[in-house]
Amino acid sequence: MDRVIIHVDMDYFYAAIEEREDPSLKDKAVVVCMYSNRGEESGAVSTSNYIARKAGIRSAMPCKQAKALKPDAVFLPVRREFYEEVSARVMDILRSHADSEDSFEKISIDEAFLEISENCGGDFEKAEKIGLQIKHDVIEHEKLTCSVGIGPNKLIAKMASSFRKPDGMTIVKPEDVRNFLNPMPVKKLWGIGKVTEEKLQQMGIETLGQLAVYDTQELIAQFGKNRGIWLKKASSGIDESPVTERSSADQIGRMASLKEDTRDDEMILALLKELVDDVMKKVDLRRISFRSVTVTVIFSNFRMVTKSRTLNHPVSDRSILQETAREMMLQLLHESSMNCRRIGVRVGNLQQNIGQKSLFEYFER
Ligand code: DCP
Ligand code: MG
Ligand code: MG
Repeated sequence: MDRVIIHVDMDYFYAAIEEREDPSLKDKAVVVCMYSNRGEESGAVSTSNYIARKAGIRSAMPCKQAKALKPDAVFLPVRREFYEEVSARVMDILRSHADSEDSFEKISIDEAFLEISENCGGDFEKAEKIGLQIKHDVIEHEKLTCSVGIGPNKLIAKMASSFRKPDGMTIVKPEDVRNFLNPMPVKKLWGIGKVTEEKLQQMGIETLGQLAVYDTQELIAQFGKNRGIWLKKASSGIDESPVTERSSADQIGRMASLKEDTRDDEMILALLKELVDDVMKKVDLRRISFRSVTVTVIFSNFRMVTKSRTLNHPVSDRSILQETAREMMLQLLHESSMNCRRIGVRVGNLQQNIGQKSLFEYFER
């Protein structure tokens, strides 16, 4: 089965959130600035909306310069914590479309990779539907747009998402990879910076197509073994790196689709129990305790609901997880009569056990 990876990047993220919060900004140029402690006049642009970009404003530009380019733009200070909250909710939506919680990788405040190979069965037509559904869910729940890239690996998915922006979606099937990459200037390759770009230009290599057919030994001579081989592979669209949850240090979860959309509580609870078992295996393996439990339901109309509970103390107890998850799942199910499509359970607030037992168990016995 072909691997299918989606990369999602939110459009002009900080500025889009500010627009959403204050609709009067909608038709104005909006610039979000990271002010330094030397006052309003010093500081750099974090991001700006597309109206401001038309005037030439770019991320990392001094705010002063941005003001000179567009004096009537609205300048706002960064509200990082607030954007983090929005980001966390967006990530929950994205995560709900991945094959499992392990097939999700957040790479920055506004972007993530999801592996959907199983969900779409390696079929790019189905992948397209999932991509559209993701865009729909993000708009519906957060009133924000995003750009989606779909490809046979992370590298292609990442480059596809920036191909059409804002509010775009680009699908690159395995057989289209070469045509997609070949005409691009080398700087478009994810992972190439200014220095490599200039060096390649000096070697007469302008496009990824030229790089892909360049002599490997020569690339190794110029860039060293690892980098040389990487340049060759990446420009040919080859990338085997897996999608792996980086923040899994503080969360363990499983998610799965029901065999068919259903409202049969027995079937749903049976799947929940399997997921709980999987989570507990990992909890035992890592010898950790958890203090929070979250369950997720995605209904057949793709509406997603979650419920979380914080326990009084950290535990690594299977029956506590099972009971807590079961109770919350029944509560969620009773809130809607819609059929269920997917469910998930995860534990968080993790801490290392002392020896085999959690601190709590240690003192209890
Ligand atoms: N950011 C920042 N400083 C930078 C680049 C980005 O503070 N030099 C912040 C603000 C952005 C957010 O990170 O909103 C996401 O970065 P992106 O590169 O994805 O840029 P945007 O989402 O703003 O715009 P785009 O629509 O091009 O993705
Ligand atoms: Mg973005
Ligand atoms: Mg980004």
